[in-house]
Amino acid sequence: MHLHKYEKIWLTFGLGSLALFLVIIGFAAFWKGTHPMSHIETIDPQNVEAHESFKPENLGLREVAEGKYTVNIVASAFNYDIGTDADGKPVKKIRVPKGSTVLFQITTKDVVHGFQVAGTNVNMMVEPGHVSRLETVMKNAGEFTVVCNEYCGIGHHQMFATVEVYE
Ligand SMILES: [Cu+2]
Repeated sequence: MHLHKYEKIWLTFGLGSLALFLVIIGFAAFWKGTHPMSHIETIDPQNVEAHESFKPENLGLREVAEGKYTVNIVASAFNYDIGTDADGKPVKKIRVPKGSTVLFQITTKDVVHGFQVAGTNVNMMVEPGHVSRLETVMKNAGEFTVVCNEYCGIGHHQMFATVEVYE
């Protein structure tokens, strides 16, 4: 079989870029720890309170072991429900010490939302009927803004919260 010069160039380019992208995916997954969110667990979006993690009293930050935390969140248009504080006011800020391991568990009651903690590797799509989970180590101190990065309607820009990592 005879291959034209330009055909050879394009074949090399095509196969080369395929190999390059596979290396990038492998680097992101195994070195940087980027993974898709859990799609294993399903939930009834009409009745998220039936799930142990998403009962109103179980929402928000909880220390489950020394330096290990769980945050349960219910997203809905246009709010992240992270529970209430001692005064009954909605929690908008989560505070964890630097170096702690935090498991984010989040679901939605209505449409698709995003859950991105800007400046960290936490970036999940939150789909109705599914529980999205991601565990990460908070390596850097600072204030990180949580944003919804899936357009969810007219009040989309009002969906935010804060994660503060203190020294
Ligand atoms: Cu949104």
